[in-house]
Amino acid sequence: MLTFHSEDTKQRRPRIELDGGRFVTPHECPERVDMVIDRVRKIGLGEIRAPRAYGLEPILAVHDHGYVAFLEHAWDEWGAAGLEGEPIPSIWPARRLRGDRIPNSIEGRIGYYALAAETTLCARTFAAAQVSKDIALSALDHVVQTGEPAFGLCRPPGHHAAIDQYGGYCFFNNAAIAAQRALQGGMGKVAILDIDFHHGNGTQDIFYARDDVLFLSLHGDPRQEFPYFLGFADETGRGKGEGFNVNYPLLGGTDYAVWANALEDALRRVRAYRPELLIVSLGVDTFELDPISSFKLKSDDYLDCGRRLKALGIPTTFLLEGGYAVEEIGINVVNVLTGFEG
Ligand code: SP5
Ligand code: ZN
Repeated sequence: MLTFHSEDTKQRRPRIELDGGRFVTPHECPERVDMVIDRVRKIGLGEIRAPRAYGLEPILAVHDHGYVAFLEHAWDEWGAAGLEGEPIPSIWPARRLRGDRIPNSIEGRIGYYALAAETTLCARTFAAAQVSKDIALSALDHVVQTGEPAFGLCRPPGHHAAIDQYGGYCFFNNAAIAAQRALQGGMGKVAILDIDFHHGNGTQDIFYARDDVLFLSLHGDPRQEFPYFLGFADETGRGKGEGFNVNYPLLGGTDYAVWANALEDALRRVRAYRPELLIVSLGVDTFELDPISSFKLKSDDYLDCGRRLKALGIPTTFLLEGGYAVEEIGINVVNVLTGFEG
């Protein structure tokens, strides 16, 4: 299987993450990419290619224009305002405040466009997020052109990024941007299967009222886990999109037997939908040793997961999302891909 990779994703190097009332070294770190690409090389998964540049247009096909412009300039504006350190939102348009006014102040706009506080902005975030999207689109194009699978080693991840919000370590929704391009290229139906530990709130948001993208997500129950305010089983789509959004909230402690049951139900629904393309939002923060998650998957389980995905027989693009057990992230991600290769 081809891997699309660029060292430029490592340009985003945040120094702090707010976690449990403390500043910690960010879980979503550049070393994640090194561990995955080392493993791809070590086991000889296949050729490693650089992405091509697609510019902003495919981003603007799913994200709000003002949001993209905000991200492009936020770091410089923060510095120009004489502020030091990495921007963290300090206020949001929460319930009982107005959400229909965009402040002029950079501090206010950070609150307007952020959905969580753990994700700081820092120098080169916009550049890295663009490269991440280029990796996703390069992998997508390869799959569309050849029918062969491909893996996009995306970083930063994308599935928490909504139409006009960043957070959960995500800025541009790589899976959504790829799905939209596939549809604009002439495909009729695309399925996105999100197996990251966290609910793919951003992807759900983008396609919630549409029937040309089936979105399915297996994740920690939002009563207990980030992003807390979306990802419940009763979110099934709106209008034309009714029935095309499927959530599988699972309790903390979920092991592979339980998780694979939910996966099989999701795969049945994918089959019934008959998509021309499958995009897998591939997070391995379901791993038993993940530092911020609570499922109990083991490294060998990812091989079996890959085999089950392969059994669908649908052209498949894998895009990296989360996974923070850095020592094992390469093994776990590449196990899904080798399981798929058979
Ligand atoms: C792409 C992705 O996986 N994003 C995840 C973002 C999760 N951010 C908030 C995590 C809060 C975890 N708190 C756990 C406390 C243990 N130190
Ligand atoms: Zn995650």
